[in-house]
Amino acid sequence: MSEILVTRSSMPELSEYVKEIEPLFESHWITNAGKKHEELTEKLKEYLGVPHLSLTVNGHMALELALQLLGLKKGGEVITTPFTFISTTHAIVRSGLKPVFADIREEDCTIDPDRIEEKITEDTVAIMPVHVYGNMCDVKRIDEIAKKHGLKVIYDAAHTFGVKLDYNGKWRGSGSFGDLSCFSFHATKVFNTIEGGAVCCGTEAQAERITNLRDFGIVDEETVNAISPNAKMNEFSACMGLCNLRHVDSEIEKRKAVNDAYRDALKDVPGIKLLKEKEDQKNNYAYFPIFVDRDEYGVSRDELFDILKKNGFGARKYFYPIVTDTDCYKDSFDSAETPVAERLAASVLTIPMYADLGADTAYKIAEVIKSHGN
Ligand code: T4K
Repeated sequence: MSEILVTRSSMPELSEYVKEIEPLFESHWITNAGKKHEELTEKLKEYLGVPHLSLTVNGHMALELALQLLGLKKGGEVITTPFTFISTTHAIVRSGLKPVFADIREEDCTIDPDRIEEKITEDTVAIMPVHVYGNMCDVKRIDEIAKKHGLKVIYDAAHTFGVKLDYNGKWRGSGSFGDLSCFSFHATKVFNTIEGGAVCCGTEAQAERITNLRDFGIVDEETVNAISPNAKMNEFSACMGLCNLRHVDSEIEKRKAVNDAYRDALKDVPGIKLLKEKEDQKNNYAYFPIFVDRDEYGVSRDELFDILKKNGFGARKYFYPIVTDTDCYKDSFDSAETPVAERLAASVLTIPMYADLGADTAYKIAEVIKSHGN
């Protein structure tokens, strides 16, 4: 049996994709906001429940363009967390801004609102919280803090495609919070366009500006009004998105079956902690993290990682090391300032999770975990 990896890209039937890309071979229009790109933009606005959206080449560039759009003062501080993929911090730093790290909450690995205010200084310009594993941040409190201090909020929503939050009795899409929200449509995400992303905006003017920024700041053949990169999504990616979007609801349902199997099998394993499922959310089951307490379980996280690998199951340690422990940031920041993030990163394993994994395989993986503990 070949190794089962932490995830596997969702893909349509080949024939469905071929049908979708056929017109491109007639028109020869394969990038720069072509027909497929425009169709995907409209369909995603509807699916995600956001008023405006601009597609990008990947999730990272969505974050950088969002920061550029807000025109934040160079050198300004952006409060974020170190429990994320390196992209979040790189986007801040590459934009000439300074990341300031606040700790996370034990219950869902997202930024702890109680830790945000103590990090605010006269140089703070924005907050960049990250929805983690499909769990949404405490958007209400973050919004209150931002309003009180006049700060912008850009959500890194890379993990929350399709997630909806019960907000004052109404379901609201995860991309509709903050000043801007950014998705990743990378191959490893719940919804993919191979590589891709989007910035969700509250106003049409913002979306138009992102559209302008993602194309070198070109307005027309003779006008360039901003110094910005090429971050456009091509037509083949848009076609993959159109196909995958047709199936994403059933993919999420299948992920739920995997999630439910894991939860059933792992609920009472001493020393293996699961995050609670959020009841005020429609979840997307993007990842399945487990947290290993070596003393109680009897085996360390790293040993369990190796045991799973020997049994043909590839887990990952998302997000270990935390950003402030990576070579490029460790001399500038002190991880001891975010002890919860440091502790959780040292114990986390994200075990295989994708639609076609199936409940039976999930039970097998859980059995390996159960049988090696105390
Ligand atoms: N913010 C957050 C919170 C993020 O998590 C990410 C991306 C971003 C921002 C930036 O968005 P993008 O610019 O990437 O759109 C992966 C992804 O490359 C990355 O997109 C993702 N987060 C991160 C959490 O995971 P790696 O280095 O772990 O990927 P890799 O190549 O080891 O793949 C993981 C597994 O996925 C493989 O074991 C098998 C499966 N896979 C992978 C690829 C590339 C497939 O099934 N098909 C594939 O094509 O970073």
